[in-house]
Amino acid sequence: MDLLSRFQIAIIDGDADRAAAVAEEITAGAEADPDAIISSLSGAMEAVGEKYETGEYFIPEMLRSAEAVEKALSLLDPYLFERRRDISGVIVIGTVKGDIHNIGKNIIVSALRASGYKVHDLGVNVPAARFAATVNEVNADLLLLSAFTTSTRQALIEVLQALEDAGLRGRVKVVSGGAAHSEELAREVGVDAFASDVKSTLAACRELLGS
Ligand code: B12
Repeated sequence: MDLLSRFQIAIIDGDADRAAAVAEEITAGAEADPDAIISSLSGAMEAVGEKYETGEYFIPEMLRSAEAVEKALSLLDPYLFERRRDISGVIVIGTVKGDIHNIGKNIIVSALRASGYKVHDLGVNVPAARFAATVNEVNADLLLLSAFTTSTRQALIEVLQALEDAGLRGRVKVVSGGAAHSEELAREVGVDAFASDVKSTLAACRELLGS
């Protein structure tokens, strides 16, 4: 079985030690393609989500798979994204209130930092007021909102309202993304752009910053 298939199975099984061992093998090999690694990791979490939907997995199993991803990602991180220093911009990012999913967000944070952006990661379950306060404090160019469950619609609206109330909406562009989040939802709540993966996120940031 090839390395990436073994990687996926270790994640689906929620075996962090095995996922880390395969990650080490991947970094040792010359053929590690970053896009293939990320899509195999996403595919594995997709399968975990399906097992949850069909009642085969419950929260503890999802959490074990998430831990396996986190351990593997900490080893893979230096190999995943091209290091660039020619892009500049200040970005605030976080997962909105009521939502604690962070794997996808953390991948985006790594990709942005590797690209040269200064990133302030506020973590998960972030209240609207904290996003607005940090945007103001660090004079952010972009605010990236991670939203995974569909029930985060209201939380997204609250962040945009908090920016508006603080007089910041005109000076910061907002991008949203995350599993179970859609272009339609993004348009409905009024963010400036929606992105569904690393590539489209980096493209949206470059476009909005004109860089
Ligand atoms: C792992 C997981 C969990 C873990 C999270 C652990 C962690 N540390 O993150 C735990 C167990 C905690 C969890 C809890 C719950 N979960 Co959950 N979870 C998942 C699962 C299986 C994988 C998500 C993941 O990490 N994917 C891998 C990453 C790499 O992919 P990604 O997140 O899509 O990220 C990519 C893009 O979206 C994008 N991106 C991500 N973030 C951002 C941010 C920005 C700004 C941008 C631009 C782009 C971007 O780039 C990333 C890289 O390509 C998904 C299933 C799925 N198919 O996604 C369900 C899923 C998201 N969960 C779901 C649900 C329902 C829940 C719970 C409500 C379950 C419950 N009954 O309690 C709770 C919610 C808790 C809460 N308040 O948030 C549903 C959401 C359904 C919906 N439409 O609302 C899903 C879709 C599962 C399902 N099919 O039912 N979950």
